[in-house]
Amino acid sequence: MRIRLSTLFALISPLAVLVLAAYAQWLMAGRPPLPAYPAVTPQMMAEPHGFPTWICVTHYVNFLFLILLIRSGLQILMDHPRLYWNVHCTPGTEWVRFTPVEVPRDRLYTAKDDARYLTPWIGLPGGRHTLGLSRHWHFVSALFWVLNGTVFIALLFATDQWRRLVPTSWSIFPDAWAVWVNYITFHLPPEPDGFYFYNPLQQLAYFGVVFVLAPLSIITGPAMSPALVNRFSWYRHLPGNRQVGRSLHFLALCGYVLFTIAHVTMVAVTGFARNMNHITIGTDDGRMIGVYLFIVGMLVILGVNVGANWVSWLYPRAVQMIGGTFVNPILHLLLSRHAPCAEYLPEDISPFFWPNGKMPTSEEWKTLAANGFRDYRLKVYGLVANPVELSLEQIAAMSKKTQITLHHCIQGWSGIAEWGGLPMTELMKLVRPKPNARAVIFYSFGEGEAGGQYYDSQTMANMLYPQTLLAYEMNYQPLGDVHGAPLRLRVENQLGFKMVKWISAIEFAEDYRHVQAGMGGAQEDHVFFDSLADI
Ligand SMILES: Nc1nc2c(c(=O)[nH]1)N[C@H]1C(S)=C(S)[C@@H](COP(=O)(O)O)O[C@H]1N2
Ligand SMILES: [Mo]
Repeated sequence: MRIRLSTLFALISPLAVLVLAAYAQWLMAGRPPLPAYPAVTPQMMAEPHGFPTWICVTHYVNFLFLILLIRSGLQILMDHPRLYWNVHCTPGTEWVRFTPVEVPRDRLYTAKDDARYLTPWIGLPGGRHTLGLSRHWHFVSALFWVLNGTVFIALLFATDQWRRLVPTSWSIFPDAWAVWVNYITFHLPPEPDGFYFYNPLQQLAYFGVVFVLAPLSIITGPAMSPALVNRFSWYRHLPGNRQVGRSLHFLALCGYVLFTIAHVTMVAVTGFARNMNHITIGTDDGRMIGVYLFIVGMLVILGVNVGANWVSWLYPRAVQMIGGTFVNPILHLLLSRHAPCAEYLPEDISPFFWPNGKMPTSEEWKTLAANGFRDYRLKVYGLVANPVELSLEQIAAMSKKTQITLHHCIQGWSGIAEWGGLPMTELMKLVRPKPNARAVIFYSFGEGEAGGQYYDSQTMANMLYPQTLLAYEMNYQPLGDVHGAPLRLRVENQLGFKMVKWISAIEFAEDYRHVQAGMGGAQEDHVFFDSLADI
């Protein structure tokens, strides 16, 4: 791992300032007096403070999904183990990288070559190139985590439990500071009984996790979605956009980890058994039952995680199918229906654009390439009234559209380029798809990651967007061999893997199930990617 010193400094210095200031105050002025906690009265005990069952349950469910989110999230991160503040992802501009590899500039080195995997002890599933499976775990967990959080917040405000978390006076800051100075100089102050209320620092920390950190994760997740980002033109004015979102999403993860360590430590040192009874069975006493339940709860989470890895190894197709069943309806509802329209300016074009995929090795493509693709014919067939075979010249003679757009790779990197080519709508005017044609399948001269022909399919809806192109031009030059010559697809509301390069043929069909494993694309078939590539 290598982190840019300036960023490390920027991340650590706020904390360092807080620690130093606390010590300065302690050494020069002594420890500040602690806020007075109201005494617990019998009347208070009678009120429904404490920890109702719904808090105990949502707290546990939250932790369960948080662990799954962190483990799958780290594995997703490792598929492009670099984080940037700029949208171009030029090697060398990352603020942190989790790989020893410097990107070589003297030979073809693809984003896929750069992917790493984590040990299955940390990554879910880890162990090999498992981005597709990590994403299923991440999205399904995110769904349930948000659902659980929503129930929690709703009940928080439906009852008076919100008073526990939401500070209602500015004095929370000086009071929390006083507690902090005591803690950090290792003077454990007397604690209020957390069954009734928290100390100010504790309240502030919990408030921050629930109302700042969690929303930050929730809004920075979709910041990585091509369907959303390329729908809104204003998005390009945000500094760094996709990569800032990705970096903050990761920093939020670090926030959960740090919070959890501090939280569990404090729970342990301020009366473990009593605290455990609070949060497991909702009683305020010193019996051991809470501790036992804690152990059982942790074993269950361990079991779920071992099971998740195991299922992912043995039944990856089932994980893919079940993941899709949960997540696809939500993607359809929230993301799939937006027409991409965002365009960038010539000065936004990325100086470097990560290449991806395996270059074609077939003699057929090599011969065509050697001859400048003069003998190339794009075959368009299937459920069309007018099947055609088109030369590049003929394609270029039809109408041409150019656009400057942001590319989103499923691995995490992004890049802006100019693309020029034939709008799919124009091609469809020529070939006239039949009414029962619902899938459009693009076949490549290249191979997939796991061997076999690379292909992917698209919905008719995606084909009708004005930005959907058969591109033969990139950055005002004829499309280069690495980037997909002679033709590659641009579908700007989708992730990169749906944009087939080195296209040999296009088939219109009722569906995609007759091709290879029938999941809709080489990546969907063999590395279990989601067929809805909206995020
Ligand atoms: N034939 C083929 N097309 C492909 C791929 C591939 O492996 N083979 N990779 C896809 C992926 S994952 C991405 S991100 C883009 C990358 O396009 P680029 O190399 O121009 O950056 O191509 C897509 N098209
Ligand atoms: Mo990709």
